[in-house]
Amino acid sequence: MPDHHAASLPPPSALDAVIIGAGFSGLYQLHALRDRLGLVVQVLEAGDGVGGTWYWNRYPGARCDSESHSYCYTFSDELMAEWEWSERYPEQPEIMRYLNHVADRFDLRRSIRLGTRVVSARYDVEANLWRLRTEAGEEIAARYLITAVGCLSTANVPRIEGLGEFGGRWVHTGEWPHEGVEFTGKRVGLVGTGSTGIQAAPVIAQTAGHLTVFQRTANYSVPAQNAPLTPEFRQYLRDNLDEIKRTMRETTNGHPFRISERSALATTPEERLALYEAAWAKGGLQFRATFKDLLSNLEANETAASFIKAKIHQIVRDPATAALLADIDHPYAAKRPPIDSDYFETFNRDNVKLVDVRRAPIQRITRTGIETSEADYPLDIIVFATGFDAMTGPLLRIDIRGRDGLSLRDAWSEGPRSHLGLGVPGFPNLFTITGPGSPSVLCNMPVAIEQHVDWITDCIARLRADGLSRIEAKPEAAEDWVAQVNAAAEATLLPQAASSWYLGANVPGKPRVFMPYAGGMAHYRRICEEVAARGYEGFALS
Ligand code: NA7
Repeated sequence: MPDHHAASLPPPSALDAVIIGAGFSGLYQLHALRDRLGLVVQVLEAGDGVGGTWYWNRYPGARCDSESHSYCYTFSDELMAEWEWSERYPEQPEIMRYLNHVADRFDLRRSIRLGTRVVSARYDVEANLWRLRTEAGEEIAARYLITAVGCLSTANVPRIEGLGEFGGRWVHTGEWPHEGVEFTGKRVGLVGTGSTGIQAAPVIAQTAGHLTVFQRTANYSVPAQNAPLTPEFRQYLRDNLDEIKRTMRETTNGHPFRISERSALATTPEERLALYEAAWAKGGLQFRATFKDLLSNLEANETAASFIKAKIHQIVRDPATAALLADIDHPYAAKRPPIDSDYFETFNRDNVKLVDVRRAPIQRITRTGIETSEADYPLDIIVFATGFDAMTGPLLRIDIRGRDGLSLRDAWSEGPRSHLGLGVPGFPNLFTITGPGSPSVLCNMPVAIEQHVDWITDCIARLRADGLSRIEAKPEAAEDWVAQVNAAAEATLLPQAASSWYLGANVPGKPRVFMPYAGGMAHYRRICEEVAARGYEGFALS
């Protein structure tokens, strides 16, 4: 890989656009602006490689929960035709190979500066430029600032007393050491049972001497049923590419499957059980699509919840451990529903123990391990699978200042306010790819990303064609959009999970606001198209 650190940054005002981040969104945004519109574009990326979230999340078992044939770009039929995934769900190294292939295939690397963390971005009203500063003190300026910083890229390391004194080693899954972590024979503590902890536990347990899983909130999980892709499935993909793409565009969550039109409550218990059994055997996020009302009706949801709880009791041999794992306090899929490979089965191993840190919370970390209000757990390694300061975290760790020095942190002190999750009042020419207020994490991410990139690209093309150079979300449009985001969430069961990161509830002090747009990707896409068709309604252009 050529060294991109050494190249100096372009001079101020030479750039049309600067993009922060070289993950899925930054790579495609670069291609769209540079190669379709012919703009001068620079990507700045903190990591030493492309890949974004997947560059950092290298923990054991790291795998995408979207199916591989849908967890990819669709903008190029050639790219789709030439790339072959090996398994139903892509593992982290394979996603990295894919994104590196994309970077090479579209000759993107020459416009990407790696190892370059942006610390601040200030809008200069006179020059109508964004002025950015990097950690190394370099400066760069551009007309348009596009954040492609990801939704789950700021690690949430819990502030637990004594962490600094721990004599062993601790790691966060979202900042995993590139050289890996050796678990063989070690006493490992895993804190967190979200999607990440649920993926990591079975893999760590295979080599660790002993694994203790510290569970604060029990979680539903459905088997991923991962497997190598068969020649027949590959043929199906080749034969049905257009139909698969259409489904991904037309469905609520951007996945290549449709949500059933049946209600769980209009089905007999026998039929329902048979459908849940079939969905369990098929596996994956599709379980959520078994009935149309699982996310809108608590009684319907309860049928799925009790099915999964019964499965936990069937799988886990020790009744006390099973009861703890099935003691789930929220509706199914109100928090992001994990899918797994042998998570519950892992608790049948002799070297794995589950500890309830809701009843007996972690008090402190000592030199030798974790101390709860009930017991000491001696450990060599602590793995924090404690998630992220999601959605707003990656934006707010950059000191972004708009008109009159207004900081984004202040503008969003009571929660994110944007028009469509794309533009923020007071921050002209700033576009936030998959920003809070857009479907983002409620959607298969590449689908949400491509829709945003295409919208932003069309918008900039239109501005240029019309001889305009400034676009800014209007405050009243953002107010209205925030109300729509809240209403969309309230129409679902999603806000009912008290500890959900969708609500910011996992980070102490963070405003409790439901951040993603829950009205569905297909509906959102239409709204964005209408806004553009009406001359970017809700945005001031000049
Ligand atoms: P999540 O889903 O935010 O899960 C984090 C887990 O860590 C969750 O079980 C938390 O319990 C737990 N946690 C967080 N802080 C603590 C402390 N201080 N003590 C004990 N337990 C704690 O993050 P993931 O990385 O698993 O997944 C993020 C997304 O990535 C996922 O949803 C997919 O979209 C991909 P809590 O529930 O807060 O009680």
